Formats: sequence, structure tokens, C-alpha cells
Amino acid sequence: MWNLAVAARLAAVQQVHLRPVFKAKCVTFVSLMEIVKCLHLKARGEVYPCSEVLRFPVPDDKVDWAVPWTNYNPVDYTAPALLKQPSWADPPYRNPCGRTGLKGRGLLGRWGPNHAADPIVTRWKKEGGKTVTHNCSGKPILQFVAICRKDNKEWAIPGGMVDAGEKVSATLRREFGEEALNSLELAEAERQGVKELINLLFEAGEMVYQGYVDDPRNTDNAWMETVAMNYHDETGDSVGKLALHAGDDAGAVKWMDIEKEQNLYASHTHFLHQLVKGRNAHW
Ligand code: RP5
Repeated sequence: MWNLAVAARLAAVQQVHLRPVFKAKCVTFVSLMEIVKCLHLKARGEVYPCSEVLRFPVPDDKVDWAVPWTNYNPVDYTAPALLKQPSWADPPYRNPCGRTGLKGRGLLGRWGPNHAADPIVTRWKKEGGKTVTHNCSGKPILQFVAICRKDNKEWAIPGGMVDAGEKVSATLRREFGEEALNSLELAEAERQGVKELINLLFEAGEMVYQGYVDDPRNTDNAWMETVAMNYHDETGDSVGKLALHAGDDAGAVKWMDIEKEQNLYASHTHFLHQLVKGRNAHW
């Protein structure tokens, strides 16, 4: 969608060459990239519009980012009107929760929000076929599938980054499969079975949290945001019975009792707190 919007804007400016492309029913990403490249001439004009700002001159053979150019020193310019932050303009990439003491992107790939998805798969804790209640609260104890992250050895929800163009619902399934069931290493037939089971359970999820994550990788200009969904196996007969196997970024995986003493990765303890409140479980 974004590429279509960009190309449409460029087409409106240029009027001419693009018409045939837009008449075609199927516009591919590759052809859009070509369009953008061949139009990239006015975007190198000497004086920037509505200003006296001069661009750093870029010759034809240096346009491509792939061509090394150590002396490239583009001019930094944002129009004064934009600095007043009108409602239609993007805010500068500024961490919405405030300063972090570090600028740049740190370990994160994108400026601004970096989108993740967190599947919280739960079941009731049982012993001898009976649901276990907590001595103090008298409430049933929920368990969730937790992974131990390889990067920092912290226990966490088996979440992950949403790939470009991927639907969040697909990320949730993929990450759970890869990290908690080691789907990447399974034989094809087995992987198919696991996929079907996940698809069944993940048909009915409930959103627990959406928004900013207090992730240690966050900076002033790049931060994590997530959608945390709960997939609950009420009887414990489907995923609740699955053999868990850590895979990909997970060093270990287990069913973990949910209780407030846990100190999980990033904001994951907070997500679980939201979840137990909704299910009236022990905390
Ligand atoms: C957290 O980082 C999110 O809540 C999600 O669990 C995780 C995604 O990052 P990776 O696990 O892919 O590093 O902020």
C-alpha cells in the first residue's frame, strides 16, 4: 500500500510516463522501484523548495546507496513550519515514554516503533486431573508457555518481530511454532501437524495488550511496540498437552506458573498481570 501511495504521488507530479503502469491491473514491487529510481532527478535539484537551502550535489553515478561514497555529507534540513509540529506532520522519532539516555537505533532495525507480537498461550495448572488453587488467594493458577531467551537468559513470552508485510496473526503463530515447538527443525509431516494444531488454537485469541514495550533495546529514537494475544486452552487437551521444544531464539521452554514474583523480560510481567485480572486467576 505504501509503495502504491508513493508511486501515485509521483505519478501525479510527473503526469506522463506512469500512466501505462497504472493501467495495468497488477503493479509489482520491482516495477515500482524502477519508477522511483528513474524519477529521482528532481529530488536532486540544487535548491530545496520554498527555501534557500542548497542540497549536497549528488552526481548520477553516486545516487545508488550501494556505491560507496565516504565524503557524502547531505544537508540536514526540516522546514521551520514543521518544527512547530502541525497536526498533519509526523512527529520526530522521539520515544513516547521519554528520554532513555541513548540516541540512534541501538540494536533495533527501524526508527520509531519496531513492531512485535507476543503469543501468550495459557492453561490451568492441574494436579491429578484437578485445577490447582493458590493457598493464599484461593484462586486457580494459570500457566503460560515461557521461553528462556538466548540473548540475555531472561524468561519471556515467545514473541518476535513482525516481518515486513507480515500480518500480526501470522507472526504470533510463527513465533510460537519456532520458539516453543521448534517447528523450524521438525520433519515436514510433523511440522504440518503442529501447524494445524496452532491454527486451531490461535483461531480464538483475546488481546491482552497493545502498545509500547519497556524493552532494554529502546532508545530515544527507536522503541518496541507489541500486540500481546492470549490463546487459552481451557481444558488443557490441545496445546496444553503438546511436547514443548525450544527452538530458534529460545534456549529453553516450559509451562510456567503465573505469579507476581516473576521478573520477566521487558514488559512481559505487566502483560501477564493484565491477563490474570481478566481471567480472575491467582496473582
Ligand atoms: C519485546 O521483544 C517484545 O515484547 C517481544 O517479546 C520481543 C521481540 O523481540 P525479539 O524476541 O525478536 O528479539 O519487546
